[in-house]
Amino acid sequence: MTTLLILIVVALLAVALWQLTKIFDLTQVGANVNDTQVANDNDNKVNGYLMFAFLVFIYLTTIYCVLNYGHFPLLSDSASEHGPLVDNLMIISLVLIFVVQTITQALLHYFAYKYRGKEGQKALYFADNNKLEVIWSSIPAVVLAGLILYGLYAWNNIMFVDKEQEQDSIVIELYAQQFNWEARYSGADNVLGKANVRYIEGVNNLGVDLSDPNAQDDFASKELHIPKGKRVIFRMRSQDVLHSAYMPHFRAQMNCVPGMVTSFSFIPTLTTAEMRDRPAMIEKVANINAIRAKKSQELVAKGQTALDPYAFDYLLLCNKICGASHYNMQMKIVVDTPEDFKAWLKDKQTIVSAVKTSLAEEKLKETEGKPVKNDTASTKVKTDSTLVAQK
Ligand SMILES: [Cu+2]
Repeated sequence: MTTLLILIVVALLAVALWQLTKIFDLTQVGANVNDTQVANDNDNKVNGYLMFAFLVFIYLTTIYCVLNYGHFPLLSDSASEHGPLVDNLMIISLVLIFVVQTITQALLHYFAYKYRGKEGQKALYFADNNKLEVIWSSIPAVVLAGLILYGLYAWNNIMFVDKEQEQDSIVIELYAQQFNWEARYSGADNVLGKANVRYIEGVNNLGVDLSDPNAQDDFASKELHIPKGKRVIFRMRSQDVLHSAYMPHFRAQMNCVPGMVTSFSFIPTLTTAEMRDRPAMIEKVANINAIRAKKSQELVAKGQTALDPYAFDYLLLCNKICGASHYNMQMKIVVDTPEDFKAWLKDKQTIVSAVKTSLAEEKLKETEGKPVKNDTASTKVKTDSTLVAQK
């Protein structure tokens, strides 16, 4: 494939070079130009018709693409309450662009044909026409202003969370680092404890201020569970570089910036199980598994292990190129029913308790005179950082 592409590029370059030398010849004053090299009326007519042929070609290609690839699964399966708003904005923009391009392409090709070169015909010098200019400036201005206003309306709707909504929501932190995600739940008080990269030590890899009273019930998870039908407010932080928390099915994306906390919130509307049961999803998963099964056969024939069948899961992805393993920076999202979510929340070990356990284990090992297992500077915690500060 690459060889073919290289060959095509080389051939096109050769043609371009040949044409350039021809143009160079034609521009030489008094050069002995062969008459057959100059376009006559017939040539211009053929080129005019070819313009029409090209118009038909692009229209047919467009129709073919819309019929075959026009099912935009990402525009019809949003799983958050604000999802349809984002999708509508996208669809309106697409339709507008489609209509405008269809009309302008036709005009462009028609005029190229109509005003093709003719023997003895001179081009008309046309300085300006205020009326025309007002029309072609004001129409795009009005349409674009409408689109921008609708976009601002959508943005305000999605980003503005009032006090009442805030009280009836769950606060979860998304912590980004090269190259993985971790979620921190705010526990029963629904308030995240303070955190700072300076507090990162040993098992406290999120840098939680363990002395903060609000941090006492915070717990961390490598899998993001959220309940259906309830507003989730995400607070994003980054440990190292710029990342971007991207949850495509929920039409949500927000940058994670080192040194500051950013925020995004949404209400999930479909549980993972409900999404898996949608006909479009069943079809999609079946397609993927058919391809995987075929690939597995080839692998097994080569004596390698077969691929596991694919099952749909929501994902949190990183949408900023943040380093070598950026492509694999993802976390599974599970949307539970409220009951399942409640059950999942039970018996989670808090970060404070995990740090205490780790400290106790280390102390025990030291008193037994055994070398500490992970003998790195970061795991050696000298002072007890878990003493809760007085309010
Ligand atoms: Cu990243």
